[in-house]
Amino acid sequence: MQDLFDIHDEDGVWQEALGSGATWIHGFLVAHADEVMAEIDRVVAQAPYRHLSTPGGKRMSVAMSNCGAEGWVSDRAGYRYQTIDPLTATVWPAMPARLRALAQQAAGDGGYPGFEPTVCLINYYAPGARMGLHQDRDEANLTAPIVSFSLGLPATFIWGGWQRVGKTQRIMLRHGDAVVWGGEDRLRFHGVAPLKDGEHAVTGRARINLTFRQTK
Ligand code: MD6
Ligand code: FE
Repeated sequence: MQDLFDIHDEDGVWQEALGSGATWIHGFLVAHADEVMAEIDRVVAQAPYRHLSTPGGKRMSVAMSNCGAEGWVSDRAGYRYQTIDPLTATVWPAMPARLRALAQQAAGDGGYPGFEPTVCLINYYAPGARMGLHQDRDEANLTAPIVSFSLGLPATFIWGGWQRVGKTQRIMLRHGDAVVWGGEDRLRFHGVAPLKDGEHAVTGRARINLTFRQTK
């Protein structure tokens, strides 16, 4: 999928356009993976991973946590952001400054300077976990991009269009990849195919995905 618009650095980090508003930054996090994992471990020690229920009552296969001023939650009452973690009944752990800085750097590299993430949603995929096709539209501010970081086992990411039905593209997100998407791509449908089993030096038998969002 490389084309004339790919931008290559000297350090094995390179960019690929996924759409007019979306940039895939291959290898962005590779050099920072251990410190990012350590920050995630500190967050989930305070706000453990949990399997949320969909509004329809189904248990999600992906386990989730959050850090930042708000967190994304789902239950019988619907999908929303809230300042209190329903599991611990306290505020979410603060967003680590280093994670925030890396997300801002990725956003800037992807063409969105001035990104001010308020939430980092942490998705934990064990083998077999998947995420159905969805749009991210629970954020009050849909003009800001979302920055996604992937760690650990590779996953097939399904990149669709603006309707639930229709043509989709499958891309393999690997350890250390970042995707920055905003603009006209912000409301694309997307999902993750069931995670293939494997073992990764940084995450073990898992994939971890962080998505930084500006909810306000
Ligand atoms: C995942 N990501 O990669 C799920 N949403 O595990 C998302 O659902 C997502 O990567 C909005 C923007 C970027 C994403
Ligand atoms: Fe999403």
